[in-house]
Amino acid sequence: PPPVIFEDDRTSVTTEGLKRAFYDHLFYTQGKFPEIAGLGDYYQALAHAVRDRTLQRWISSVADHTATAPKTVAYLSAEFLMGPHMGNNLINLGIYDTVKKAVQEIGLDLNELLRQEEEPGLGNGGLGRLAACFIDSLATAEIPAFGYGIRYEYGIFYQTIMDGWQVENTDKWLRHGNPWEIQRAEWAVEVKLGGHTEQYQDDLGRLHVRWAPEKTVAGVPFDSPIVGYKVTTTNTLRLWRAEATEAFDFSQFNRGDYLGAVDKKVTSENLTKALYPNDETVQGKELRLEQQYFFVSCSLQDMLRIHKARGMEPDTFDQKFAIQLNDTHPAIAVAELMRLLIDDNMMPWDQAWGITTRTFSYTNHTLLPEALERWPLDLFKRILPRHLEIIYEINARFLNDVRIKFLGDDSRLARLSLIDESGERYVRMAHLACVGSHTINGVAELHSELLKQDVLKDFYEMWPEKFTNVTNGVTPRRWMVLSNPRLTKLVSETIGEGWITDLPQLSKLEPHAEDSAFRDSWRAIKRANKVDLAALILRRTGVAVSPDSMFDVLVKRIHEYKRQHLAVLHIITLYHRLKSGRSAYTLPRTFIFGGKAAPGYTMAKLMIKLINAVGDVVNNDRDVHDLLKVVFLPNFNVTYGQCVYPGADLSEQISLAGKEASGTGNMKFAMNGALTIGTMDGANIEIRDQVKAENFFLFGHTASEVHDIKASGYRPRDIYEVNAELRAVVDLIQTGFFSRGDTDVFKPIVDNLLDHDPYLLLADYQSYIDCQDVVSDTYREADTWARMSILNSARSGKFSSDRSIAEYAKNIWKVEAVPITLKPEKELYM
Ligand code: NTF
Repeated sequence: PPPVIFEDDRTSVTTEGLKRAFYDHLFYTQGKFPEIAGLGDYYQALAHAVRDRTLQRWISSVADHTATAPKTVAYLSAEFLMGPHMGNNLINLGIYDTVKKAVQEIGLDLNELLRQEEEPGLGNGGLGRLAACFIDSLATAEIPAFGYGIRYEYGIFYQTIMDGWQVENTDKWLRHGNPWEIQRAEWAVEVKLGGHTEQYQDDLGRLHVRWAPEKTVAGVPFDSPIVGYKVTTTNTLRLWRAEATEAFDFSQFNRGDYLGAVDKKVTSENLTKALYPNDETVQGKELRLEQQYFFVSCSLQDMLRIHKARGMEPDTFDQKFAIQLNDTHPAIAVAELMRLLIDDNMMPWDQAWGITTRTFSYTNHTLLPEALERWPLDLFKRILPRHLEIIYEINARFLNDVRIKFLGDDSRLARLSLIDESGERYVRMAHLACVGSHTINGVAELHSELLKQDVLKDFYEMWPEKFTNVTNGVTPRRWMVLSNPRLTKLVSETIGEGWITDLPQLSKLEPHAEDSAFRDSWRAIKRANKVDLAALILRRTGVAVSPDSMFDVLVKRIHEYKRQHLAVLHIITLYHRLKSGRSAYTLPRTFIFGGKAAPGYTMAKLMIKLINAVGDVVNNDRDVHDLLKVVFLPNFNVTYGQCVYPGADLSEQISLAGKEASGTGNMKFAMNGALTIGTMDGANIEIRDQVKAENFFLFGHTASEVHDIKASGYRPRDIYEVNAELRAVVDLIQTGFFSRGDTDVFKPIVDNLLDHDPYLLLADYQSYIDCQDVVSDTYREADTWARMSILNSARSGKFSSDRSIAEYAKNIWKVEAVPITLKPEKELYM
């Protein structure tokens, strides 16, 4: 008989049950008692108590999925920027308030405990955070799904600012252990690397290929539960860690080479040591290719294992798995699935290719040429000799199809080839992804259009039917319910709770924009959120900012195309106007910046220095009477985002039109009632469509104007010569005003702007400044601003990741919801 278990030990969600569970874990998991326990222990105790409460749902989901084998989504992503798990789990389990009360009765503060969690920063920016929002929405939609990725030991670096410069520190997020994961050593797989291939004949005389690797590493899965919002469905985020297949080389040890004996272990484990901190650029490093192949191979082997365990043959794989490639980072999966089917499962090429192309779909996330991944051919061959052979074969068949469709068009063949042979030879990963996928999507309408006209034009002409758009979204559970409880309460009291899983219901708020009492509550909430944000800023920067000033916020990775330095030109413009007595009254503004620069991106690091240098001067100049404050919040991450978006008045989305694929921060701001100043770029366009032009501050050239300006020979210096205010602003930087007379430090920025300006800051300058003046005038009319703020939030329903996921599920993956019934623990034990 199964063991007798006490039903509610690990499932009870009453205050008393939760308190018991807390003390139980403090004692049995942490091995502590209150007199010697610290906050870290209390966090761990609570985390384990909460994790326990995910398990009945998690196991019920796995049990159901195992029994009924529904079609399952596998979201393959080199990055999952999850942010802290605990708060989100409390929300999705529906136990936030009870746990808060239980913790209070114990004499602790839930917020303080939540702050103890080291956030898993396993991503760079928007791409990794999108993956996190998507797995939340998948679980909430009750769609069977896995997130597959890499368990980096060090996530995105921890940023500090010293003397205005960015300094990178390692992110030791695992130092206190990770209560949200379960290691599954029994499902470890082996991954081959290097070596050579050889042909052999089987008993029937058929030819096959065998890969004799130079080395193998083990991939060990670590699973975390992804709880859907108030549903039973709990999916799995499965992240792979690399380990040595043999931890210890006894022969070396016996020869006296003690350190050499553990050498292999060290090199194998290096594979998943650290996340590459580049956003929108590729680093053609061998280890990076190994990381990509490693997690892709682990994940595909895992899916095939599950498929077989569910009693099915590989020939039905595409009916049971829909695999999404999150950018080209996992694109090697196309060749790897072919290899697994052909070499390991002895499947004929054509059948394997049919399965592969019915399984994969590919999301492109950027138009920037420097972000397009390609691998030098010899490096690729050294690490993945068998995959190169397979890619050659895919390419030969593909180019044959091209030849037939476009007879005599040789330059087209060269452009489309999976191998770039224009100079040094490269494997083009985006091409592999396009050929191996049934559907290719961009992440906002403009971006998807530009893909067809530009970066993937030849593929579009080859297969127009493969192309589609799915505009990004963000999860309202983390980005409203968890991060903005005050607003959540007001909204739910006003229109009910349906909006949390059906965000378009926010439109029911629209009529309340005309209700002055509602507007007052709305503004009071923004004010309270700004007080919280001001406290965070004071704690992290030492600068006191006033919640009565407008909070003007620009948070995102630092990149020239995102144009943080355009915002700096605006700040200097205001400063210069005040100093020269040219504006009688300036609206008090606090400029809040945050974001990391890739460690090797000199210009981006200089942009951070410029922001801080301007801040130093402006913040300490009595002449400006505290009208202007400039702060750089160090180490912007998910945790800080949860405080920043709710406290923003103005959202800066000022990328050069045609460069930002979508943006997702723009959506978080709008939902939380910030107004946007932005260009016609990425999802800004769709946000403006939704909230209506009169509630959006638009400036700058459009993507097609940008194209024309560049085509007709852009000369930024001409603009500088004729615009006196701009000239004064640039000259202040140039003459060392913000650098104690040092005219060298910012020279690269100034020279670049005057002589090249590839992101058209000077061309958009005047339009931006004029638009900012309108922003200030509007903000002065508090009532108008409040109305606009309410309408922005009320009309942001489209930007829920639930909508994005519903589109992927219906149009691309062809998967459906599988409601799960919660099974009693006893039943699951048997
Ligand atoms: C980013 N791409 C884009 O730059 C953002 O505009 C977009 O919102 C996110 O993806 C999510 O789709 C990348 O980070 C990358 F890696 F593709 F360059």
